[in-house]
Amino acid sequence: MFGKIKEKLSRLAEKLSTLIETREISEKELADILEEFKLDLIESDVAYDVAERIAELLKQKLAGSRIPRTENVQVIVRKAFADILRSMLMDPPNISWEIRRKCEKGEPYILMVMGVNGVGKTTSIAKLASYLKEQGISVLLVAADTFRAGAQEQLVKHAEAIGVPVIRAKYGSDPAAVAFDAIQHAKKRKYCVIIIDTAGRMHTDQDLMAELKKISRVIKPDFKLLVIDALTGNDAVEQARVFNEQVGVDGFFLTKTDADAKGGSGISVSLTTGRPIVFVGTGQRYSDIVMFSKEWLIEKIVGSNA
Ligand SMILES: Nc1nc2c(ncn2[C@@H]2O[C@H](COP(=O)(O)OP(=O)(O)OP(=O)(O)O)[C@@H](O)[C@H]2O)c(=O)[nH]1
Ligand SMILES: [Mg+2]
Repeated sequence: MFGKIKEKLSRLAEKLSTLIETREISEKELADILEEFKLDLIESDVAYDVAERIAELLKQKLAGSRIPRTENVQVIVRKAFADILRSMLMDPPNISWEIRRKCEKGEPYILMVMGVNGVGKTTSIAKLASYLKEQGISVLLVAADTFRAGAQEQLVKHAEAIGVPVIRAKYGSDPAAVAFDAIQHAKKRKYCVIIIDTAGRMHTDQDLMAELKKISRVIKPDFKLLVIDALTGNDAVEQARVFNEQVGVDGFFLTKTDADAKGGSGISVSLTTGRPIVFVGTGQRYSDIVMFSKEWLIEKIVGSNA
């Protein structure tokens, strides 16, 4: 992931480097070069206004005299880009720590997972459950997707494979009631975290969005995790915006990054909503999960030491 942005950033530095060998870069030349870079970012699925903000900040940082001829332009450009990402992005909360803190009070931490059909909700829940279990945190899964045929069995299969308990429900039953009952069970049995799998739904489907709002109202989650497929491209921002407006989003699980060379949609959903990316899915195995941090992303795009 991010290979494309990385490559375009390198191209930008090359162009500036060639120009600067002979003379100082004019304001117009810099503006033109950055306009091209802005389009490169948009092609890499960075949302238009986010790309515009990045280009504007780069302009301020790279304006003519700010690039001394004696310096390595690649280093300067990378450092400028890294600093911009540092200032724009946010680090996620430490979920394991938050779970432990609530668990110490004798209450289960309620994590609701939502998103559009097929983005990777159920797989990501399995990864997350496996990750938390490895840290000695007791996990209970809830199959609150009572809608899609096979959804219950799919989560049960994952739960068995990683060795965590799962509560399943009857198809057609009310997911809010299923989740509510499961939480009562988790309280009695002193589980530390309860992860609720919800049915996939298009953000444009008013009825299903209303259903999700109801689930959220009934169970009052500690964390509402929106799963975003990195391959979605530009529509990812729209999904993030609508789910955030209607249900509220506390953070993102960005999936399928192993299959996406661009990476711009992840940056964009976070910057557009002001919510952090918390986890990143990097493959189909349970261990293919990364805890997101700003420095992890910066390292991926500009390499270390920036
Ligand atoms: N390559 C890759 N595939 C992934 C990743 N995460 C999920 N998938 C795949 O995406 C497909 C859909 O995953 P599910 O977990 O069933 O998606 P879902 O959102 O629960 O789907 P619905 O419940 O039908 O809405 C599966 O084939 C997963 O293996 C990832 O990080 N990388
Ligand atoms: Mg599912």
